[in-house]
Parts: sequence; structure tokens; C-alpha cells
Amino acid sequence: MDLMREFDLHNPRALARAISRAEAGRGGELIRALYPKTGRATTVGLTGPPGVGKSTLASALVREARSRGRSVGVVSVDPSSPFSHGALLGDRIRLAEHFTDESVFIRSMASRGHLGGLAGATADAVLLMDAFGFDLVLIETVGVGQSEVAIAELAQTTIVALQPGSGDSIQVLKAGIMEIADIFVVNKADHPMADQLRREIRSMMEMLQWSGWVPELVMTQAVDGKGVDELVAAIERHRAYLSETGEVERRRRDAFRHQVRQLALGRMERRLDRALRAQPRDGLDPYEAADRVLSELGLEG
Ligand SMILES: Nc1nc2c(ncn2[C@@H]2O[C@H](COP(=O)(O)OP(=O)(O)OP(=O)(O)O)[C@@H](O)[C@H]2O)c(=O)[nH]1
Ligand SMILES: [Mg+2]
Repeated sequence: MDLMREFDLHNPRALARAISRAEAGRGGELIRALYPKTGRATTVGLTGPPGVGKSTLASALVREARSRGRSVGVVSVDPSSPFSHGALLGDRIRLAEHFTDESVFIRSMASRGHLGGLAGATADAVLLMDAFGFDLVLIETVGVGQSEVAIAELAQTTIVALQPGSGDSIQVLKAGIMEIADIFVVNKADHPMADQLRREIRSMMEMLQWSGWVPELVMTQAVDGKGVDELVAAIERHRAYLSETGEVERRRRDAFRHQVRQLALGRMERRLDRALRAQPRDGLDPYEAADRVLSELGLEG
């Protein structure tokens, strides 16, 4: 049976294969066919430095959503490499309790090799999970470099998780991550320095001008589920804010534009690289060479 039909019959293996196709950079045809079915899911991004407890939190959120009868897809992105099997395995074990539940689908993604980059594969996976019919799609990414920003483009609600007693978390705050958070989580609230981190986040927030939504700050202890109900309540307040203000539509349009931009850029980059490799352009200054190659590609100015 072909993949589309199996997808329509709600076979989770069809979803898994569809995501693999997207990972290999061959998801275009499927996404085209399934796009009309998207736009229903609530999308929540969860980012933060390595080891803060994102997977543990994701697992707790899945449990919470299931107790409310909602189906959940989880995309867990591991940008490091295919070699970090430890991390992937760790996630599998932590999320294992949900494996036998048909209303939960968990997918770890390693990013290497995807033509549209990590962001492209992740965006495709989110669309596929949405089209498959999950009520909630959770996206977990390790906060390194640009990935936090990419998650904010994808998700309607972005949670930034931090942990006490680690310089990493303060670095993350300094690196412009304040602006993408809809909700801050201080996880490992059992740690003696948890309250200090909470105060640090508060004081950093005071240095910025906020208009509209002001990020909420929630303390959690993901391992034993403490504070997760407050986190869910904060997510729901943010959802309500998004729909009351019409911002949900704006975010959807932004996400769409961002994805189009990524796809178009990826294709242009490959054409450009081919053209540059094909011809050395010795003897030209770089400006002249850029003008020429752009005009060869039909992109003047
Ligand atoms: N003390 C304490 N430990 C926690 C808490 N939440 C998670 N942990 C532990 O922190 C470690 C890392 O948790 P993960 O959920 O794998 O963290 P992560 O952010 O997904 O890690 P990466 O995906 O590798 O970046 C695990 O050993 C967890 O058991 C908590 O609230 N308190
Ligand atoms: Mg993890």
C-alpha cells in the first residue's frame, strides 16, 4: 500500500516513514499532499542547555496531556551528531513509558545530512505530526547556537528551560534567548541554588521592555512531576493570549514565511555553489564576480 494511503489510515509506521523521508530531504511531495490537513495542532517548543531536564519535562508534559485525553507527538532533536547514541538512548528510556500508548508518538531526529538542514527536517516533522492528527506537538531541541531561535519560529509557544548552579543557563540568557521565551522554566527546583536562578531571570527580565505577553516563570522538578501542572497552566494562558489577540495567526504566518525562506534559501545556495564551483572567475574582484554569478543565475542586483 502506498505511504499516503497508510498515512490516511492512521498507521503510525506510515508517519515514521514519512518523517524518515523528510529527514532525507525527500519530504516535499508528501508535505504538498498533506498540507491541507495541517494547522490544527498546538505546537510547543522546549529548549535549553544540555542536561537541564528537557526530555524529563517532555515526558511529564506528555503524561499530563494524556491524562486530559489529548494525543501527543514529540520531536526530539539532537543536533550534535549521529554519534551521540547515548543521548538518544537516554531519551528513549525516559520516554519509554509512553511507547505502548497509541496516542503518543515519539521521534528522535539526528540532523546530519538533511538538505534543508536541521530546521527543515524539524519543520517537516512537525507538519507531518500535525497532519497525522496529534492535538499537541512537542519539539525538544538542545539550546546551542541558532537552534533556540529556529524553535521559536516553529512553535506557537516556546519554553526555555534552565537549571540552577550552571553557568550554561546564564550564558543562554545573555545570548539573546530572553526574547524568544514565552515561558521560562527553572527545572531542578530541588537544587539549593534554584531560587537564586529565579531571581537572576527576574532581574534580567526587568532590563528588557515588554509589550504584549510578558514571559511567565515556572519552577519545576521534572523527575517527580512537581510544578508540571503550573507549567501546563502557563502554556494554556499563553494559548489563550495568542488566540484572544489574534497573535496565533501572525505566528502561523511568520512560521510559514520562515519555512518558505529556508526552503528557497537552501535551493539558491545549492545553485550558487554549483555555479561557483563550475567556474573559478580568476582575475575578477569579488564584487564583480558576485555580480556575474548572480546575473548567470538570473538574479540581478
Ligand atoms: N535533581 C533533579 N534532577 C532532574 C530533574 N529533572 C531532570 N533531572 C535529571 O537531569 C538529567 C538530565 O535530564 P534530561 O531530561 O535528559 O535532560 P535534557 O535536557 O533532555 O538533556 P539533553 O537532551 O541531553 O540535552 C537526568 O539525569 C534527569 O533525571 C529535577 O527536577 N531534579
Ligand atoms: Mg533530552
